[in-house]
Amino acid sequence: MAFLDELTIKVQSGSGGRGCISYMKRMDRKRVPNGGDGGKGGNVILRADPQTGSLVSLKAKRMFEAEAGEVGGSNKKHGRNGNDYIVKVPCGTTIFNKTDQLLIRDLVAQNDQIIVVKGGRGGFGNHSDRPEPVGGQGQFLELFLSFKITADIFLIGLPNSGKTLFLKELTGAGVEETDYPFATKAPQLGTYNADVNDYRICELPSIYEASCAGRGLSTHFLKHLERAKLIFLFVDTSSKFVKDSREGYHVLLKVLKECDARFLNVPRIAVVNKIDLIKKEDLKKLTFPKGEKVHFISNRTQAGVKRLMASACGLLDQQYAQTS
Ligand SMILES: Nc1nc2c(ncn2[C@@H]2O[C@H](COP(=O)(O)OP(=O)(O)OP(=O)(O)O)[C@@H](O)[C@H]2O)c(=O)[nH]1
Ligand SMILES: [Mg+2]
Repeated sequence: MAFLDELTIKVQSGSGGRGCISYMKRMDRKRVPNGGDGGKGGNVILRADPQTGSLVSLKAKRMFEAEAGEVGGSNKKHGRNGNDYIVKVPCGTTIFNKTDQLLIRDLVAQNDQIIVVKGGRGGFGNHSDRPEPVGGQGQFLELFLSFKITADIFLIGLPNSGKTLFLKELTGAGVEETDYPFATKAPQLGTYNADVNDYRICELPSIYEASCAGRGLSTHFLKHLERAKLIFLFVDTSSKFVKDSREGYHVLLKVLKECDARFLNVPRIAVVNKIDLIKKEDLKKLTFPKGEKVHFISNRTQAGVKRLMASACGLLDQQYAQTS
């Protein structure tokens, strides 16, 4: 499915409807003002919607206008208020004013919302003490939206290391592994149903040594790690991109660091995949820095996968317990 994580949109709220100037003639022939007020203009609201996967659904439209209020009528008839326009954005969208680059709001939780432009007030009809028939103007704003995925586990790794197959096996997500590298071009998500909780897992496009030199799309997507609770660093035992899994692991750390050193503070597990393709004695020779959490797995035989996920869920549950 198409994916978009940055977009500029324009929003325009509705103007207030005109107040009415009208009179009724009484029996004594005296004219009494009875013009009703105009309706209020609609607001444009941005709302975080869990069903919206990325900003791609907003791309075709880009201009979002709320309704104007209707004019007031005689007999003190109040004009109808303009409807609000609700723009659904994915949970994890940050809204900036495009003109001054200032942050407006971060919409993270489901149904978080903000009125980005307010509708104009309705004009006053002449039944009131202060007739002012012209309604308030609607407001216009250009917004820059930046979406960062919220997921529990992010899979980042070398090309062809088995991230997509891992995601598919674990979550049943409708994704397909391929026997060539860099097939995953955009983030892919799935939900892992563990015994007690559900965890969202997100695969990011592969990275490799040259990623930092601006080759490939992948470093653009690393910004999504800002909301990561746990990172799996995926390497495999038969990579053409590095000498061995240990070197692969260092390459991944280097790319992460060069992209944003703060990503090194996110809890992580090194995952060495495709152990079905390597002899046990060669596997034992692979040493990793002390203190680093390392799991050896095979998507093919499912060896080590349960143990890895038990350890991951333990780390995540600890984090949730600390924040609740
Ligand atoms: N033998 C073996 N092959 C595996 C294993 N896991 C994945 N593969 C194969 O490795 C190839 C790459 O798998 P993917 O899941 O597409 O790898 P990826 O990391 O998502 O790759 P890109 O996103 O395309 O860079 C596919 O042909 C898989 O069938 C494993 O544990 N053992
Ligand atoms: Mg993939």
